[in-house]
Amino acid sequence: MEYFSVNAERFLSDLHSLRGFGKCGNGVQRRAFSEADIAARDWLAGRMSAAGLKTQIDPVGNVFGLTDGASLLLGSHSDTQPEGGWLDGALGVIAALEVARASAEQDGPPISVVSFQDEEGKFGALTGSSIWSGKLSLQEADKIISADGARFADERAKLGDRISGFVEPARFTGFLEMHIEQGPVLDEAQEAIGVVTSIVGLRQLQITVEGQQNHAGTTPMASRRDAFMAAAHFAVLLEDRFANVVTPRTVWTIGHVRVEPNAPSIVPGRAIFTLQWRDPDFDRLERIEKVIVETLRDAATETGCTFRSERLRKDLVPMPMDTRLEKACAEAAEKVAPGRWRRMPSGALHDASNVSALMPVGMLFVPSINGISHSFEEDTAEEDLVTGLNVLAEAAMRLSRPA
Ligand code: HGY
Ligand code: MN
Ligand code: MN
Repeated sequence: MEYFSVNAERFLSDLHSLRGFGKCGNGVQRRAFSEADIAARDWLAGRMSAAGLKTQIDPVGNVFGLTDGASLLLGSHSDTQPEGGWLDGALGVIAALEVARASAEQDGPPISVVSFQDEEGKFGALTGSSIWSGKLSLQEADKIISADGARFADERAKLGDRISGFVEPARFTGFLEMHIEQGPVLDEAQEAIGVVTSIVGLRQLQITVEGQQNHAGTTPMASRRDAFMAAAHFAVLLEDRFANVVTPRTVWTIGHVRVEPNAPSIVPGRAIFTLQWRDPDFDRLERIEKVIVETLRDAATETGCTFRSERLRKDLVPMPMDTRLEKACAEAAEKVAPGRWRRMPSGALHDASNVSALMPVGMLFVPSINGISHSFEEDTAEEDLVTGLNVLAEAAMRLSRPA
């Protein structure tokens, strides 16, 4: 039977249960491989098997709930940022579980579920789906050290004997991910659904500035080589240099900064920071990188400090969604929320970027209240969560029909 109906109460109850793993005020702290993350994955595996799905946890912690034979894959990620919202990733995983469960109960189309590991990049970017999609080898990943000094190999070893092999991607006919928008567009427009057209590309460098550690009282300003001030000088130079290469869709962030030795009476000898930039256009990502390299060179000349950069993350190229899946999402949105939806690009990264290397992918957004995400304040109206669930189910049904 093609048609089935989802159970909104059960969906919301599971969503709040998942929120309980690492709950911190209104948000969650469920970093990849943390106790809360692994406990949440065990709980998810339990809910997937209760739904009649065969569960499989792969060597890096991606949790799959599988039907027999070929199936459409729905899902997202259940790890979070260090200070995460309760819906980022979790919404897509629980919505996928409810759609798969309702379909199985009502003899609907075969639907499998996944929660990817470390989408939030403790070890880089979209780590679990990067490994599953073959973009990052397990050997390479095992050597990655996180900003807080953890080794990927040691972290994934915490999964113990839960794990089995990698799931074969060829068993899936496509991948649909529902996610919160994490931006202001739908909320401001009072719309219920975003049908994603493309996902931005991203690049990230870690930049180390070496100056001269010295006494904060006796070192004259003119003879200092202050690594933090040099880094700040670079950041200001960059703002000017970017003026004629970026557009309103380009974003760049210096989000992680370390100053050494980080003491009030010592002129910092070293500053280490991340510089991440995103844009929907590949050529512009390239042009931005050229400006960054030139600005690093000029900042070194002007400050007398050395600037060394290393690529922290595998480049993620801008990724268009599959037209057939996008069309199914658009038709589903029009049926469930007529006139209250739009096609839109994604400024946030998603596992769908990686999965698109393996199969056709599509994405749906629901609004984020005040556009806030990657914050404990992240939230979405319950009515919008349920509308998203119904659109995801409707899109899955449409995709189960022969193309
Ligand atoms: O950074 C991102 O865009 C994603 O939310 N991890
Ligand atoms: Mn996410
Ligand atoms: Mn996120």
